[in-house]
Amino acid sequence: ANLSHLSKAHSHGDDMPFCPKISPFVGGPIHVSFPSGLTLTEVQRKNQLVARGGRYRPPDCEARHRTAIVIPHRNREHHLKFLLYYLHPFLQRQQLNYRIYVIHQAGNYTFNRAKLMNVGFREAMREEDWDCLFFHDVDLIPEDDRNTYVCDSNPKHAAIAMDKFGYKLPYKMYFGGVSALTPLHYLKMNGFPNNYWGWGGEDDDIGVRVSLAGMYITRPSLKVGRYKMIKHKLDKGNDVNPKRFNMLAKTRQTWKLDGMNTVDYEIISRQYLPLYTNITVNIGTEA
Ligand code: UDH
Repeated sequence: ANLSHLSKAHSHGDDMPFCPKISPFVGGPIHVSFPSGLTLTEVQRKNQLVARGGRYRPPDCEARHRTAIVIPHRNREHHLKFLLYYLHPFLQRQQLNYRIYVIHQAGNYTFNRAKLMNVGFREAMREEDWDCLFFHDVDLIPEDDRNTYVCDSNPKHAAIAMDKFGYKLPYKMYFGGVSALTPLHYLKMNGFPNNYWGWGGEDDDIGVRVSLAGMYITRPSLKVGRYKMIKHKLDKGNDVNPKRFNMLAKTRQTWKLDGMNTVDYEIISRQYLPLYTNITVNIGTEA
């Protein structure tokens, strides 16, 4: 029997050369602004090469990296539109094989960013053998092409220079906004915590998990790891979590007991939209 279609399913065109180590399309700084008239239809029109589900492969060469972008989301369609507008062309200039996953928390219960990331990890890995996952806030736009969306030998904190913090790291252990881990890194630290409901603390917990699991945080340079944040107020349903400091003090005792090994949820729908895969999930409520 002719089984050639099986390998084709994995790598389109076995005859294609690998993409160059450094993409010829990568420039430097990107000018980021938020045009008020932009519509999602317009973003779609500009991204004709993106396949259903927000999937892309370089047309002329075999990508060296397979990256899944995981975006925790609720009620931020306006931000998502701008992120897609900038992120698709950015990832394409880097010649990546990638897909964008939006993990949408169902219902009105308190938001839980870290648990949504655990859902995103499991659901993305179920679909494809990604070699890197970017955990990406919806309101952060990268401002330099050289901030490559590939993983390092250790967990990488990519959003190190945000405009809202004066383009500096706010504190040494900061691990929020955008981070990149391989599946191995992610499982080694038992993923992210599931029990941080509301705003704050979970990103620091994740940073502590990295070191408790015997890894360390890598970072791009301040010049390259620049991001613009779309301005907003604290969301409804995401009040500041008053327990975050107490919980953080116990990460050493809790990280092996809570994380990827305990995450439970119910998928409500999976939609392969033109620019992203939307996974709507019921993640339950606080115990
Ligand atoms: N998110 C949502 N919906 C929500 C809450 C959070 O999609 O209702 C996601 C989104 O991807 C966001 C991320 O979770 O980027 C982090 O949440 P956040 O943007 O609220 O957190 P951040 O620390 O901003 O970036 C806090 C803004 C508070 C402004 C207070 C003014 N001083």
